[in-house]
Amino acid sequence: MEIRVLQNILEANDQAADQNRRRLQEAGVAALNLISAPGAGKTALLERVIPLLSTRYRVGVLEGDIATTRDAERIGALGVPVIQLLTNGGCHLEAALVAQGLAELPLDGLDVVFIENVGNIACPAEFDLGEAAKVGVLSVAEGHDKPAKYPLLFHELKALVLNKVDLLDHTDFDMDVFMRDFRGINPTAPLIQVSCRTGAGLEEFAAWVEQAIEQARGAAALSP
Ligand SMILES: Nc1nc2c(ncn2[C@@H]2O[C@H](COP(=O)(O)OP(=O)(O)O)[C@@H](O)[C@H]2O)c(=O)[nH]1
Ligand SMILES: [Mg+2]
Repeated sequence: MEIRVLQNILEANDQAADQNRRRLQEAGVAALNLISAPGAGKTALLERVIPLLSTRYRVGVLEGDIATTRDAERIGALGVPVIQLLTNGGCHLEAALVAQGLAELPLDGLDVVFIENVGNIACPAEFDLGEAAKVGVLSVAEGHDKPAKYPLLFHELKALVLNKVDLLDHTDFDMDVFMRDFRGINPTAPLIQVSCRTGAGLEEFAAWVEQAIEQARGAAALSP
């Protein structure tokens, strides 16, 4: 008899994440895991970028929160399928909960699923959800020292959205220190400067998402 032994939470999570990854690959869907501190602008970014994408692509959203369905209501107003994932106190999403959310979405009819993680830039970086990419969102109001203080996220992410650049003149955010620290941790991930208030940079972020969608389609076409 084969005895299955799960070493720890992370190993069990990795198994569920692999299943999510296979399910997403079969469906040819790009899943993008948005990670930021509370208030950096994840939901605002989705509210802005989904209308830019939804003329050509079919978008779904999983909204992770500790409590309330408020973000899911904001996204639902855009007319795209959205499922709320409540962690009931948990500070990050885990792959098993994401699997339940994916099962509720019309996955075979979608091109991209955004997963808005729980607001936190430490724990969510440790958990693979089976996503194509982790996308970090940092707002200038949080300070330029965050890459140095939370290196795991800034190392893991495949793109970093620097939001609220409309507030740059009102903060002491030091772009040189930020760039030096960020590039020391992650030399290659694109840095996309945006303002969800003015709309600056959102086309550039939409173009990056389109690339991720095309990659997921290409991978699905190649798989047996
Ligand atoms: N000035 C400014 N405020 C923003 C911007 N993006 C989001 N906000 C505000 O920041 C707050 C938090 O945004 P939200 O999208 O809920 O953040 P989340 O917790 O990461 O989902 C809201 O009051 C937004 O209106 C921006 O680019 N500039
Ligand atoms: Mg939100």
